Amino acid sequence: MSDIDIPESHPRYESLLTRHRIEEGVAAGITSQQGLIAQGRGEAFDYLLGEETIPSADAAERVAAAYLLAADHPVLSINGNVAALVPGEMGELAAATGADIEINLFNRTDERMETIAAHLRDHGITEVKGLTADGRIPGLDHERAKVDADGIGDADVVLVPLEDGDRAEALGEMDKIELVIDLNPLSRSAQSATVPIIDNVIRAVPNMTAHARELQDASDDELAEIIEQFDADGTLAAAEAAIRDGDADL
Ligand code: PTJ
Repeated sequence: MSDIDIPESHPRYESLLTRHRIEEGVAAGITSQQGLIAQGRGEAFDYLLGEETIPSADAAERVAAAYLLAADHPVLSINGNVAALVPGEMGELAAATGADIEINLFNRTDERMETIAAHLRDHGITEVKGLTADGRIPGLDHERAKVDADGIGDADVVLVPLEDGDRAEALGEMDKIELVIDLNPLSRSAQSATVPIIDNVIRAVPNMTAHARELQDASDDELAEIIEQFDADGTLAAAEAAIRDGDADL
């Protein structure tokens, strides 16, 4: 995907680049039109957070990396926004943690599934799950519920970035450990997550990879200790306070 010519000195460089990637994603049939609205909502929260990874988010990203490394079968779920914004970065996170990658769409069509799978392959992801759709998430209507039985269906830990609340809750009810990346600490997805990561996916995913690499040689006991010390409610409260205090340096 080509990037537009935005001078890096522009004060909103990252934000404009992100917008453009989403726009191109829509044009390519990767991102849904609703994805544009989701992006706008995310941008507003990111603006209030100072467009940076706050310390509580960095800590959550480390814990999420520990969960992925400790998992029996970790899966990274990819939707149309994630595919447009961080395709290569998701591949790197999968490689660093031994996770599978599965496309799981809210607005699912065969054409979008194939377009996104081809886009991920272009970014070096050789094995893409989600196309078989021989498993179901209970409690959701037909299209949104489709998963691969040997992918999300079988996973013990799932990373779900930018998820809609219903599906995040339904995945949680399947007793899966859910790692959620969402800029809105009040969203149902973030609130129902085992590990809520209140950060922009474009910063969160590479940072999780960096943490995973740093923890590569950690023992099971060390990973368990990192996981055990995590406080999800405290993480949500810290992000909400950062947003409400409005001391973002913009
Ligand atoms: O590609 P599909 O068909 O699976 O559809 C995906 C979307 C994103 C359209 C769908 O899941 C949806 O409608 O999501 P929502 O309900 O709009 O929720 C998206 C959440 O992600 C919101 O809470 C946003 O604040 C948040 N968000 C948006 N952009 C980012 C983000 N969080 C992190 N990083 C972002 N870049």
